[in-house]
Amino acid sequence: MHTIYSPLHHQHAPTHEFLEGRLLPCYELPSRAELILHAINDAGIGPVIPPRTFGLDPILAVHRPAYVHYLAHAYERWVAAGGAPEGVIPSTLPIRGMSGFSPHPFAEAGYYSFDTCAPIVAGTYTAASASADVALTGAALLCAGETVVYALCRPPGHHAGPDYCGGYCFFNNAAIAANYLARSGGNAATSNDPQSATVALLDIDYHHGNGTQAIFYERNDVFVVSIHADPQRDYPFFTGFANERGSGRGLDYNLNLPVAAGANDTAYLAILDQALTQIRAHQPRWLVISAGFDTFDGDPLGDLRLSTAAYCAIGARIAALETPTLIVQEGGYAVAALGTNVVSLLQAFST
Ligand code: SP5
Ligand code: ZN
Repeated sequence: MHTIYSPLHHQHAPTHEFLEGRLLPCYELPSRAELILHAINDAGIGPVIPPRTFGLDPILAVHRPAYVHYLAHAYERWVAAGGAPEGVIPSTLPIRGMSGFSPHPFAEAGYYSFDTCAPIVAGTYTAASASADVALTGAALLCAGETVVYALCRPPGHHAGPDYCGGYCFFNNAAIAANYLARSGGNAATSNDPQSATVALLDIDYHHGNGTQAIFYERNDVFVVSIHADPQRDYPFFTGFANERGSGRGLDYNLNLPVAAGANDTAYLAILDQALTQIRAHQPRWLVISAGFDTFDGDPLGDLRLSTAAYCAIGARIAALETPTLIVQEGGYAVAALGTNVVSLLQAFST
């Protein structure tokens, strides 16, 4: 199995985030990607290759131009306006009815973010662009005939929406790759089937993939399924409920499967099986996995109880779909186990 990796992720290394009233050292660290890389090399999973450069077009097919422009210039504008050199973290976020416009860099920071957990530093745009290229390179390899590819993306992407960052995410790598695959030609296996979709995107990160949901909410060519902590008890709180099913032609092309606190391997795999049954019914040509490992027992941001072996079981069930699959790295903050857990998932595809 090919792994795609870019050292440019190091360019994104903020020191702290603002979470639940505390200024905390970042959970989402460069060491995460390095630990995963070393585990993959040690396990002999297969070649690790650099990404190709795809330019802005496939990013602009998912993200608004004004947002992309903002990300490219946010840090320099923030610092010039007197913002902390540690990074862009908004203090004023527009909510209901606050629709006025200010060009001030502090206003922009709030307009283009939905939380205070995605600090922008000088190298964030470079790293996020490279992370999108990592996912796109994986998608292109699937188009060239590979059956499974791992995109070691960092920063992660699934919280980033059409025009906002949040939750450590800036460009939605999985959505950019899924859109690329959806537009790559191949129709669903039975395009006259009303329930078919060209791409299925399955998000197994602990947190709801709110950005991915927003990007595809009105589309019927990408079936989005997210398994995540019930938003009644955890971030991102305002999205991820089971009654969010898509709208317009996208109705029933979005499926949220909230999970109760404390779920173990058995409970989780039963929910995964529901997701995979729905995906199978859509007969997708391509499968994209937003692979987070913050479902692991002991993850500092989660309350699920998955074991390392669960990721191997998850991988085996996904592999049984026999659909070309792009695995895109998202979260996972129990760093001591992160490399092992990623290898556990990937090895299920190698047998
Ligand atoms: C990609 C990804 O996994 N992003 C996650 C962003 C989560 N940010 C908010 C986390 C809230 C954590 N609350 C529980 C803290 C327990 N000490
Ligand atoms: Zn997560």
